[in-house]
Amino acid sequence: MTAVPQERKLVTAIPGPKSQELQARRLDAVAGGVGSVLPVFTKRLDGGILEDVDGNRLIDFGSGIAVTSVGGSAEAVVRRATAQLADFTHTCFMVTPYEGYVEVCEALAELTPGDHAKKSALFNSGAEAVENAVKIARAHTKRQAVVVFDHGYHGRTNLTMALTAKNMPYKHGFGPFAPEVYRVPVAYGYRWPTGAENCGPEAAAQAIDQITKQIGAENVAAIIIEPVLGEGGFIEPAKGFLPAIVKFANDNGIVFVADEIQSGFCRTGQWFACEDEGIVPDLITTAKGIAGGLPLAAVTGRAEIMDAAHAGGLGGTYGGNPVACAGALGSIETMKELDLNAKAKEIESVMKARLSAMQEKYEIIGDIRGRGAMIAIELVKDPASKTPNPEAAAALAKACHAEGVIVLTCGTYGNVLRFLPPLVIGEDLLNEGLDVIEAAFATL
Ligand code: PLZ
Repeated sequence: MTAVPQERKLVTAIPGPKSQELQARRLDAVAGGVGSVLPVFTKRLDGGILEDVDGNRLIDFGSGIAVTSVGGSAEAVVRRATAQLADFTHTCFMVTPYEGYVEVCEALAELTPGDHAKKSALFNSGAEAVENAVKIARAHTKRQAVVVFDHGYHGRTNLTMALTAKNMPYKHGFGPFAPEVYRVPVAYGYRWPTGAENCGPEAAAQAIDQITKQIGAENVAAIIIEPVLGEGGFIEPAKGFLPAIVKFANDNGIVFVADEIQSGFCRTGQWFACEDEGIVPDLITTAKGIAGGLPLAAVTGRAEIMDAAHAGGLGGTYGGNPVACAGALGSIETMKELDLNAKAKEIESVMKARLSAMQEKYEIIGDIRGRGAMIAIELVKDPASKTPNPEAAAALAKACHAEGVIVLTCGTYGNVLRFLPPLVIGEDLLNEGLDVIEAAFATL
């Protein structure tokens, strides 16, 4: 394994000539519906640096959308996955099992909130995990309705498109969508009409009122929420909202599902973001950061709920692939060894201090939010109107890309610039990336 030097270095324009050549081939061969934020073709990824095919080295503030938290070629992930590859690539756990799958489920039982008996089932993608959480909750409750929230994101399959709030680009033209999905308000403090202080309890009351009046609590199988809403704009539900929703779910025999696919595995400075308000979900969905870049996802939860599906009712050819499980064990090993929860908190304090200083100078930064290494700024035309400013988000992202810093946008209004650096990024690179962001504001 060759370590990528941890320094930003631009030797061509971004994207460089070799990337442009590959992009031309890609446009002929790859379906147009599959986009790329930045058409820079990757050669190597390690620590906080992505090296492209032209020899440019870019600072990574994206982690492949919150996946490579331990870096893109973490030693323990590579070592364990390579050893597993040499032994066997696949048996199908439903045909003949193997230890890695069991070990990952044991780790999930240990790491997820709550000291009740827990079981897990493994899948390939986040969307697949969310779909299976719904299957399990329906089997357990013998009810059908599923409640999700404004600004929520849960995937691109048919059921998860229905669970996802935003039309463009996720749903447009792809209906009809799965039935028995209901959307209710979320506590979006920055945009709550009566102010952030009142938002938590007021939004919870509205959500609960809609559930009881429009669906009937006794018809609801599951309430699914991201403890920090990711694609929707890194919205942290205002204080008090999540506990009120959890209590309502508990009181009414509804399965409370925390979708921690983006926020989980040290990303927010906790193993899981719901720990910050002491929430113990009935089921928790994980993916992304779990396996250091290998495709793996899980549903973990109360043993009696997880066992509600009949034998043979859950599965899939590749779910819990042995190489992906080895990657997960390597990723978890790295998280523990390097105390990446503490690292995420350090990243938060550096980022928030720097971004707050920028906010003093640039009033289009309406809000700074997020936790750990899941930080975002919401851009507005001016702080009084709070009119979303997606043009600024796009222009800033473009300017950062040109200077060799990979940043992503998100948000229902497309006006949020989000930062998801690998948790192993060095503090120098972190600050250098923030310098580039600051310079982009200055030229805007
Ligand atoms: N739940 C909370 O964040 C994936 C999607 C990017 P999959 N988020 C990134 C895109 O445009 O497709 C996500 C998530 C939460 C579910 C998912 C879905 O996970 O592994 O992409 O299926």
